[in-house]
Amino acid sequence: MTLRPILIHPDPRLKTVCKPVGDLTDDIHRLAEDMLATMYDAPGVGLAAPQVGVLSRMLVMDCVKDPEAKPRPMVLINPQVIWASDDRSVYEEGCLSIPEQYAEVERPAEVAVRWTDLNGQQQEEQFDKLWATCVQHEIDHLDGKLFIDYLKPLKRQMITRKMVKLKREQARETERG
Ligand code: K2U
Ligand code: ZN
Repeated sequence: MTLRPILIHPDPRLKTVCKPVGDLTDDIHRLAEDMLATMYDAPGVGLAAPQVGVLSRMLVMDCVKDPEAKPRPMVLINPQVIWASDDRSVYEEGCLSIPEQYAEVERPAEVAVRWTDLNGQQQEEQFDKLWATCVQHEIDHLDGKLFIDYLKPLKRQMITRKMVKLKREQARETERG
């Protein structure tokens, strides 16, 4: 497997509506493996394909946070939210594509999601707590939506300006070698 570089906002690929995954080719299996490795390495509890520059509808997540518990790596292909609770929950979200920035986002507390797994089997599951927040955050990525899009314009612009500065500094470092 290969760790893939994570795109940093602002980047047009992070604002793109991704295309459904077709055949489950070797490339798709390799991408899923690389995305899980990249997620664990970050570390994060979720990662969407556009974050590693692949504009396809696939995400990975593992919201098991207890280091003693058994991890639960999940690969969701062409995921769809088929039900969302009226109850909503607020979570302080972050994003691997918007490093070191956190803000409260309100979302449905529970969602039911339907997807295809790596074996081509259709799956359906109801998520709550961090799993619910994460899967909604990742599906937003597949629709070119970032958690900062839920914030007030001033706050969003402040975060975007910080990321532009960060990318400029990173580019300078790369040039300096
Ligand atoms: O999509 C991503 O950038 C991965 C996020 C997913 C996520 C964001 C907010 C809330 C839940 C999941 C990374 O996991 S960011 C790191 C992180 C880790 C634990 C809890 C919140 C954020
Ligand atoms: Zn994110």
